[in-house]
Amino acid sequence: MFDTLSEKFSDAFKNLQGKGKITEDNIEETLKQVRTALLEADVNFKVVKDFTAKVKEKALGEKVIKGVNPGEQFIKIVHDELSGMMGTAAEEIVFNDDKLNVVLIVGLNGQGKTTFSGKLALHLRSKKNKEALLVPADTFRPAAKAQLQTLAKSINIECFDSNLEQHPKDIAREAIAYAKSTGKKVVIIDTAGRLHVDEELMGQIVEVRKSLENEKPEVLLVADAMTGQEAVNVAKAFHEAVGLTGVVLSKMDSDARGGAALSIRYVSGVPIRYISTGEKMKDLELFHPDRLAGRILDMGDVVSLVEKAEEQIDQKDAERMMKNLEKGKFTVDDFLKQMEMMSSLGSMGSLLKMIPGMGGLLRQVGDLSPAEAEMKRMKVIISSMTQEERQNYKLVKESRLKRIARGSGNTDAQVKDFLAKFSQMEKMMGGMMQMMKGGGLPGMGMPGMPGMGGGGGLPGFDGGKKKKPRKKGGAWGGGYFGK
Ligand SMILES: Nc1nc2c(ncn2[C@@H]2O[C@H](COP(=O)(O)OP(=O)(O)O)[C@@H](O)[C@H]2O)c(=O)[nH]1
Ligand SMILES: [Mg+2]
Repeated sequence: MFDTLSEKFSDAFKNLQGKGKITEDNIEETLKQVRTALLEADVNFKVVKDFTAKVKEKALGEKVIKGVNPGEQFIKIVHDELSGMMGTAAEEIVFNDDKLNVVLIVGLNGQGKTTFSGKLALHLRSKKNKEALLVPADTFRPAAKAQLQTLAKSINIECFDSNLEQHPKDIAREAIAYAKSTGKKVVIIDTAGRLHVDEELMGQIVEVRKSLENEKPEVLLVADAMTGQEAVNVAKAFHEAVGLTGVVLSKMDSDARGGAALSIRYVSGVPIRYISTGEKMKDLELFHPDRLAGRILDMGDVVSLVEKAEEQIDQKDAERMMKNLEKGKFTVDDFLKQMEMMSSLGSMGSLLKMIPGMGGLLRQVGDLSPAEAEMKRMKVIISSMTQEERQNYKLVKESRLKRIARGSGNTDAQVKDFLAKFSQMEKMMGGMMQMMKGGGLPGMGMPGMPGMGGGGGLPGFDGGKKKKPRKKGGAWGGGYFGK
């Protein structure tokens, strides 16, 4: 997400380093670079124009605050403007508890409508305690019904057995009656798409929308973020035809530029409600403009990271591990758990970007896949170890080592290497426990330890603020995982 833009912005801001004061002259170059960066990110040109004008005006009007350097002040202004351009606070659908809520999902083909329908149903159940009925109403492509049924089954949500011979508006009517009779709170209608905005598609959607007048439906457009300005045009067209209540940007995981996210609200006036960040059913996030602005500017998004950690990490596992650590014990099993916790949060890259300032570091390091591959190798090695060995890795000598190597498809040297690294880690953990006894519960720069000790600590980091971050120890940088 937003990788290119982050990089360009970070270059642009370098111009302001060491400047005592913001003047028209010294921000000229920076503004020019900001403008180019936004245009290259495929942000709508009018949005770019308005944006840079506002930033300039604010920057020149700003009083110099003591103790804050002009560069930081400028970044803050850009942050606030970026955030404002994308919308206000997170705007999720508001549901009415007293009636059946109807959500109509519209958009072109292949944008992620069906996938999002499933994600929304799951989100509503797990976060809002509301049971939804999924309704296949794509009468253009019969296979779409089977796709939604399969999705629904995988998350154990009921899927309406639509009769695809009918007009979608009739399908919708029957599904609504059925949902009411079975006490559902929400109906999610997944409609057909086309390759481009065409008359037949629009005609159909308009009819469905009209037939739902009494239900006051939520009308969500799902648009592929990777299509950039095309997504913005599609949003405008749909909004004019059916009156959208919100936009869902899909495939944000694959969109490095961010043009759609940055312009769609400003150009169409329709708020972005959710972002879809992967193919799995849980890959759905609320749209938080301020947090995304933070991510773009490498200010990180620690709030999202902590939320993620709280959601995904089994508190009991974390506490058990904490107890072990307090006793000065760190086993191979604990380490495996940590790695698993960490992968449940996402890829290393996606996590790092949420930590302030790490985005830039990430760009220097470049590819993290060797580190991820190394983690995979470690997991395989551990899975070939017996329980006894995992509790006490020192048992692993010649014959056991050979057995583990064979069992995990590694060489003896690779297993030895793992044990050596683990031994190093064990020592580090011991040292850290000493430090922690001295004060608070820092995140300690270890992967896979987010939220330990009650979910309070920042994932693997905030300890670094007080105690300079370990140069080599931080598993990210090149300590035990990196090469
Ligand atoms: N990477 C990624 N792929 C997605 C996302 N949402 C949907 N997809 C994929 O995009 C393709 C089209 O999705 P689908 O829901 O069938 O689109 P529809 O035609 O609009 O209903 C499928 O292969 C999905 O797995 C997303 O957020 N990220
Ligand atoms: Mg579909």
